Amino acid sequence: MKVLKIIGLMGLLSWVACSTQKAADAAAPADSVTAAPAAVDLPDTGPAPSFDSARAMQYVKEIVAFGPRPIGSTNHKKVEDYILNHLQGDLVEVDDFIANTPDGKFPVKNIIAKYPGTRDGILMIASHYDTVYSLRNTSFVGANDGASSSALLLEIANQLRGKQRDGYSVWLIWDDAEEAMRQWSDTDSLYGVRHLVEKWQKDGTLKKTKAFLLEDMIGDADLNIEREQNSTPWLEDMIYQAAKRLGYQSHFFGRTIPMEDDHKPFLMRGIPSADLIDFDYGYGNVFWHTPEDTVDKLSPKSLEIVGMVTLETVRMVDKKH
Ligand code: 1BN
Ligand code: ZN
Repeated sequence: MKVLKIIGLMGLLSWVACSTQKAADAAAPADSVTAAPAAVDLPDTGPAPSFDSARAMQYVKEIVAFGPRPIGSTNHKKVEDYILNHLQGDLVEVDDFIANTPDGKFPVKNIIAKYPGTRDGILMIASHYDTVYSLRNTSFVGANDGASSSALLLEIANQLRGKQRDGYSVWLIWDDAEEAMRQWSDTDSLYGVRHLVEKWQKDGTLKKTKAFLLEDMIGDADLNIEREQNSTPWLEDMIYQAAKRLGYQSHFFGRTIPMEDDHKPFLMRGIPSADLIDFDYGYGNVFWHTPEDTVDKLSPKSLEIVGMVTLETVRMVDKKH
């Protein structure tokens, strides 16, 4: 385990790229969104959330521009560095290990950014950033599957950074090796989060974890977040309440389906968990795990809806008990 403030040599090396990014960030406030203060019934837990959807969309494009990012690849390493570069100055834990897979041993790297709060407890928000290994020699870039949610977390980091949280600590997790190498099974999938729950069970982190929110495939322009059948009912209800408060409920819970995803190992250890996923990507989900999963199918508005609902849910969990 490495816990570090990301500064020093890496910061120096990435300075040029980063300052270019910062300039782009600074130039894009027009699409910033702030929740309406008076018209909706918001909990009184500090300032209303905001989310810069244009900046989030720019992150999606930049992640996708690296190309396919299966574990073990050069592109994967570039995306690791890209995420870490955006977290400079934040409290970051890197959890890296070697995974044993049906295709051999691969380095896996989970990246966790921690934003301390005043309440004792942790709220986790996660996204995987790898793409499907078996599609490594195609043009599959997972714009929706992996890039959209990872970009969403980068923008949430921007919103949390430098602010005193009047609530639980928030941990943002870019987890790795979610995808199966050959055929999805308990042992061939979720390599990154399975490693995290083992570690966090042993060191007491899980005991302190109040909720785990997973984001997956949240960028589809035609946004329909599922009610995921295995997720914790009170947390799902809270997400729907948050969506209603913001006027976004028409994009939530039109159908209920079971999904195996990164929230499963947390659920199995008794952590209240929810999977925010839209598993209807193109008619009949035809774009899922195909080279058709590209940026043109996505919308900044969808990122904003899920980002705002996530931040609102965080405020509601802060207030619980
Ligand atoms: C979601 C996106 N998943 C993989 N990429 C999880 C999943 C697991 C989806 C099994 C379908 C079946
Ligand atoms: Zn996938």
